[in-house]
Amino acid sequence: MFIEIATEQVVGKLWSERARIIQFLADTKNAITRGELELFAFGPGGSGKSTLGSLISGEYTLETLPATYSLSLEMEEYTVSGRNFIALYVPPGQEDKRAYHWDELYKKMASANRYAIINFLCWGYHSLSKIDLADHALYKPGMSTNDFLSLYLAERRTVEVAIMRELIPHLKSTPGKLRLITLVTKQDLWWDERTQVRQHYQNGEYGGLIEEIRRHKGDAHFSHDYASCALNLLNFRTQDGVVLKNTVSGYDKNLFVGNYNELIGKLRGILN
Ligand SMILES: Nc1nc2c(ncn2[C@@H]2O[C@H](COP(=O)(O)OP(=O)(O)OP(=O)(O)O)[C@@H](O)[C@H]2O)c(=O)[nH]1
Ligand SMILES: [Mg+2]
Repeated sequence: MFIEIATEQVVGKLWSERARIIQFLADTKNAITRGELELFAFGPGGSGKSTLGSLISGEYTLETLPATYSLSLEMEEYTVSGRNFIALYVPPGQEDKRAYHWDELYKKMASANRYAIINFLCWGYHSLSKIDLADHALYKPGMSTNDFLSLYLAERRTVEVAIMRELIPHLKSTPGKLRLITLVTKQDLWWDERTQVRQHYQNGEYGGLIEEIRRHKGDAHFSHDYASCALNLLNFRTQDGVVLKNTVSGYDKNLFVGNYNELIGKLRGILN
């Protein structure tokens, strides 16, 4: 799911292999331009869908990402025109926006020729940067931030599985070969719990749902891989600035770059 050790040396090697990454992205761009491939993103609000879109499309790099969260209201399409190189459909994930936009995606998926799907998860750290702590439904006066965070994360992890359940019938009925990547973002916020995170997604209810798709579609028509990375390095805070979790000390730049490259490698594996 992720690489646990990334030394300067490993990162240097990745850097020297960047020509292969560039070639892969160029091939992907060509496939999309010719209408031979489409890439779809699913997942809860604030899990990193738009961030990955803007990284893949070249709008930002890992160095220039803004810290602010701009909630997606409309479906974003990172087109292949101009400097952008990938068509990535990114619907907003917030509950009230989901039904309408996701229906659009289901329709696109049903008619897609060759496509891949990235399902976003993040160990419950769905962005809270548009709500004050005291306004959150789970917050009770006098509650400690730790108690709130525990409740919040548990509830959000349930939502992550619920979203996958919602997706299942659509994923089962997709045409042809389903290429799926489960991407667990926000490593910087949960790196100290990584053993538990891996266990949770691979061996828990979520992993069971992946197996359900596999049984339904058959190995010949289904490929799936787990990937994980950080797409930004940001403390987890509410709109009114209450820090609920700091980025984990020990999660360094090498792990950040190394795991991001892993993700690109896995995309390459699933798309080739
Ligand atoms: N700490 C940390 N923050 C991240 C990471 N990935 C994304 N974020 C931040 O999380 C917030 C939400 O990210 P978005 O990419 O806007 O999330 P989204 O899934 O598009 O959200 P919706 O459009 O509401 O569905 C932004 O502030 C990002 O910078 C990560 O790996 N670590
Ligand atoms: Mg978004």
